[in-house]
Amino acid sequence: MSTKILIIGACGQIGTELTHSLRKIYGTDNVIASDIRKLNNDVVNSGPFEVINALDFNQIEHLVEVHKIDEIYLMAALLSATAEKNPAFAWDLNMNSLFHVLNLAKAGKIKKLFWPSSIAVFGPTTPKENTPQYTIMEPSTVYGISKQSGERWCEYYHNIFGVDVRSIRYPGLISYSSPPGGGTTDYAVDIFHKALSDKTYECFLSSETKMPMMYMDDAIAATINIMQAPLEEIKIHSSYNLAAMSFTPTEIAAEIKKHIPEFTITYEPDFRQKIADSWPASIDDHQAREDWGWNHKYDLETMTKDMLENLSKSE
Ligand code: VAH
Repeated sequence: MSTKILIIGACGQIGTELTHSLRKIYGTDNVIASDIRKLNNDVVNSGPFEVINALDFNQIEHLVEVHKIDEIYLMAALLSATAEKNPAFAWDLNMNSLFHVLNLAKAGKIKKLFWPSSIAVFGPTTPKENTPQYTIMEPSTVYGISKQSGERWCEYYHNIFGVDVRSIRYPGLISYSSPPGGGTTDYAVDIFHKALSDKTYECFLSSETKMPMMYMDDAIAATINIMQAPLEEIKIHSSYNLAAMSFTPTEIAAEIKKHIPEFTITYEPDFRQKIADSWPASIDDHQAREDWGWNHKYDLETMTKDMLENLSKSE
């Protein structure tokens, strides 16, 4: 029997690419995409799609029963910058959607669950360079607090109820297939669009703000890798540190200039600077590499080349 998968939040930055990648592996009809609205035509029109509210337990439970779902990837959340503007809804969406799917797993209605965490679980008191898997975690954003709490609940449901939940602390993610969203790291997406359209970019962070980043192809590979790994390889059921590269706005601008010599960047830090300053500059992810064979492929140079090539086709 083929594995049946439900992706909640399939129209988001990760969800769009995750949907296509999972459909290539498991078959289009075995991967049900869902979101609060039909927000991405490509996802909606490329296979089974359902409109559901991630906060409605009965809607999720009904889909699981109708489609005989084995695994859920819960990708719906409010990201850091957006969450700061709407803390109550961010907490509600990020936490209660997780409880719904954890409880479905606890009841034996699904076999396996993926839930995305983030380097946002770390805060200003966390060691900034090569941030370890286990360290001080005092997140100072609503998003980070929700992700830290979510990690604790994932580990609790695994330890107490035997739920097979797996999670990754994503760094900033960069892709060409969805527009920049409400993330603080999304300057690193917008800069490519503006470099091609305007040949200049006004960055909302200061020039030397170094943050951990990853190309979406690597993030999708890691997500599928951790879900396909034998359970005995998954030693951490809160969430795994994951890393690929770290760079500053100055460094990504210089890499873009190698392809677009006339490109210029200016800096106008806004409220997102404080968020970025609270996060690590680089991450130690050796546990993921040891436990389930994680290994990144893209660095700043190869990501920049791939981003500009793909965006140039669509801009
Ligand atoms: C954000 N892209 O900026 C997300 C990410 C590490 C940051 O979780 O909110």
